[in-house]
Amino acid sequence: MSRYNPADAEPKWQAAWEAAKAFDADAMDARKPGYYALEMFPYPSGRIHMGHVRNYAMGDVIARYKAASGYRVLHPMGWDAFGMPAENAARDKGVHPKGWTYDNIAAMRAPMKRLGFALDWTREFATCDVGYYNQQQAIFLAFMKQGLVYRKKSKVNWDPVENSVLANEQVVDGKGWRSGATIEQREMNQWVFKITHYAQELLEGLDTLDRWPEKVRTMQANWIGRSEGLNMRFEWAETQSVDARKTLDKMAFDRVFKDEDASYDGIEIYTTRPDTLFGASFIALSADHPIIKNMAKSNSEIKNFRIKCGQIGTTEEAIATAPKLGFDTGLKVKHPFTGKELPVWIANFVLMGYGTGAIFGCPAHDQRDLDFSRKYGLPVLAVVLPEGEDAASYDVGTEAYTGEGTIYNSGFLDGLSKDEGIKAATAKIEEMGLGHGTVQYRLRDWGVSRQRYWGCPIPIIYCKDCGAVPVPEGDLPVELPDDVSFDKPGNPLDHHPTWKNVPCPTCGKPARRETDTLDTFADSSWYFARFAGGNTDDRPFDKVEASNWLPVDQYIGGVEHAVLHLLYARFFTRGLRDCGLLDLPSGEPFAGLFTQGMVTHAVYQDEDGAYIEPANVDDKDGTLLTIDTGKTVTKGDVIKMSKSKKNTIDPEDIIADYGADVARWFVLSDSPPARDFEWTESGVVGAWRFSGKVWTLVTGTAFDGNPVTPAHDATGEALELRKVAHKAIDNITSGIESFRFNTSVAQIYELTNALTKYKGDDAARLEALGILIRAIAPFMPHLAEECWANIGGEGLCYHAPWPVADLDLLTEDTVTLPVQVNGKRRSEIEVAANLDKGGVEAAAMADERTQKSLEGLTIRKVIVVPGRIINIVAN
Ligand code: ANZ
Ligand code: ZN
Repeated sequence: MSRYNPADAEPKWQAAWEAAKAFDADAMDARKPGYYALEMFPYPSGRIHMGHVRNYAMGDVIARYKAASGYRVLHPMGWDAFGMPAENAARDKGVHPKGWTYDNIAAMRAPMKRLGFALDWTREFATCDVGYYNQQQAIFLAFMKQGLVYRKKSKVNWDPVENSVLANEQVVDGKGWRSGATIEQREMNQWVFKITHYAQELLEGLDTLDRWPEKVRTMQANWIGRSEGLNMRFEWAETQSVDARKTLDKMAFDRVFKDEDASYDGIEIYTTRPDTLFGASFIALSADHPIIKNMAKSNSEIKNFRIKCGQIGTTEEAIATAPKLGFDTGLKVKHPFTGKELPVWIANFVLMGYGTGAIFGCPAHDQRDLDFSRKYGLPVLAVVLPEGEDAASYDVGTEAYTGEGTIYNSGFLDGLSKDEGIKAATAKIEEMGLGHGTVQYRLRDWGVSRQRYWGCPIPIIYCKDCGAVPVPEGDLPVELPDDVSFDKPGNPLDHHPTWKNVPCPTCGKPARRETDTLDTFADSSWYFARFAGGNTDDRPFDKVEASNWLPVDQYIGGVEHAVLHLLYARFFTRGLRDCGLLDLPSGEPFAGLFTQGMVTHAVYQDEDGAYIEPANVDDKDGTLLTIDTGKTVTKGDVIKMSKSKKNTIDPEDIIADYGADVARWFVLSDSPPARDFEWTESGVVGAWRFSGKVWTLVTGTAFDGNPVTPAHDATGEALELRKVAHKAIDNITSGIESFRFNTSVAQIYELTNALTKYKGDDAARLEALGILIRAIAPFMPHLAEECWANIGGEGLCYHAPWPVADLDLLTEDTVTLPVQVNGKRRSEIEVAANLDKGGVEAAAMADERTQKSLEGLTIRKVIVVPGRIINIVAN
């Protein structure tokens, strides 16, 4: 028997697949139904890591399984190639971002190919290819015509390390998602995608995504954050202090004569709890509210207070956790129902970007308002009484009550429930002409301007006379210049001596290019459509082709993209649809989504606390020592593989030592795909042994026959083997269909064991081996091909049909029979299907629930209807 040598076999079969154009969707039988399998495409960092291997191995199981099941499978691969690291490399190492990126792509493509994924490489592209970003610029212009792009001066999240703007989604706990730097606020002009145009549709669409994880749908729904409430005006009180009166008069003047955007009629607030209006004790405005900005011009205390608020950061998390800060403006408004005067404060927890940037504070029923009121000595009046509390003695203490209850202390609202109160108060405010019910979304438009070189240039030209002029389509692409330098901080495109100087497309006068590039999340928002619709150079993709393939049937990637990429892509497909570029009525790009867990590994440290690579650790009978210096090593937590903790395993080493199949098999074998997976040395050795076991089984005997032919006349042991094999098909298939690959693997082990024990060298064995080989093919495709050839399988195993379970062999050997006592069903028993009448009767009598229902009765007769029922007559 020959040894299986992956180093020979794997390249051989990869060449055979390529020669057969096995994964080229265009070469497949067009009559078959299509299936689009896609994994989130990688960033070309330069090396593949174990997370890639696991992610793409999962997608490959699906792609190969679907191909075997009769589908024409599209399974493409490309590169999400724009982004900061290329510029960092340019700055730190003096290499050009373009060269760095394409070198990295080459360095990653090779091991990806060595892993033998069933990928359609004919469709490969990188988002930094001019052909791709040219079409992205065309999409930008199409979106602009469609009203989905606009320019806006707004407060932005400024990342001082990246020297660039970040979207809200890219700020995590007040820090840049990549740099980790504390984010500052700045006012800048930027281009914005109008994602809020689809807020409601994006929210409703989530309900149709029944093959998405619940968790991701919930995160998106929360991100979109729909809330129903009331926009209402508090009018100025008649009595104001002298100062306040001056302020109001000045604002009125500015508004009329300077066209300033400062409200004068009163203060417009947004609330979701109009039922608590009688509990209002103050009004709070955002420090960025137009009224406050206006007041700051002539009031240095307010000016200073605004600066203090600005230091907290712009993110909601930062604002929610910061200590409450307030400033009493001296202005007063009057309560719409009671006429009582309420003071107007500035509060650091009120955001300008949400609602109207102003609230009424009801401390008894909102925690922020309560903390604020306790700090500044504002009154607290409860107006919602929790059930079981006594109105005379109820006190909120330090915890605001936000639940249901009965409204009290509230005039015409007294006695109503919370919901009734909301309705009644809203109706009253509307009747008074002070406001109207509205819907608010937390979702903000997507600011896409980045002060970066290595991105897609925004196709706009600024002219003094004509303003922001779109680059005419015929002048696309706006190509990135190659001759840029990275020796100054900021944007190299801006520093370039000539690139930005162009004539205005409209009037021909000297004008200036936009030097900002698009957020790279735009690049990954439509790549799946480009894969499907081909690398066309006159339009973003072929509309018919892309519309036929989309939506992606199964998308696989990290849950960290739950609100970034996965929301942007859903926006883009809607935009493309409404621009007439894509025929996708639902607007949904991904019908099925699976989010895989991470690959983890134990962390090793030496006595000095230095991290030690696993490859440098030797286990000497339980004592861990470094291989190079013999230092003692301790094993720490098992955490996500990361370079900083040195707990990584290089996939290329594993491929070199064990072959691609073993790496693929191991990363899928141990834990459910949704969970984290721990890489261990013993695990990979186990996977390697298993592959050897399969090979031994196949080569152990000579066969004559076709491995897809059922061994119909098998009896005895052979029949038992057939039952095991067909049961395995059933479970392996459902394991793959439901993303429980580890259970499929367990079934494959079971079938392998049954085959190892089986002595016969007959048709049943050949059939079971044929099943085993086809079942391992999505996991260990090279080994499967080698085995398939060995047992006389026809053509490529890749093209062999997925085994179908024979239902007759799956029928259970036991039956469940109901037990009736005096015509009433009292219990049921499970017995062997071929048990005789006496045995069935005995089993019924031994059944606990049957015995219970017979207590105190005398049995008169027992009727057993074989395979149907047991009837007991007793009195
Ligand atoms: C009065 C009130 C009383 C409120 C009460 C809550 C409880 P969601 O559900 O997120 O829409 N709010 C409104 N605009 C705000 C802003 N720009 N910054 C900070 N807070 C703001 O939350 C709506 C509630 O958040 C609103 O309802 C308002 O406080 C506050 F017992 O109004 B509420
Ligand atoms: Zn012009």
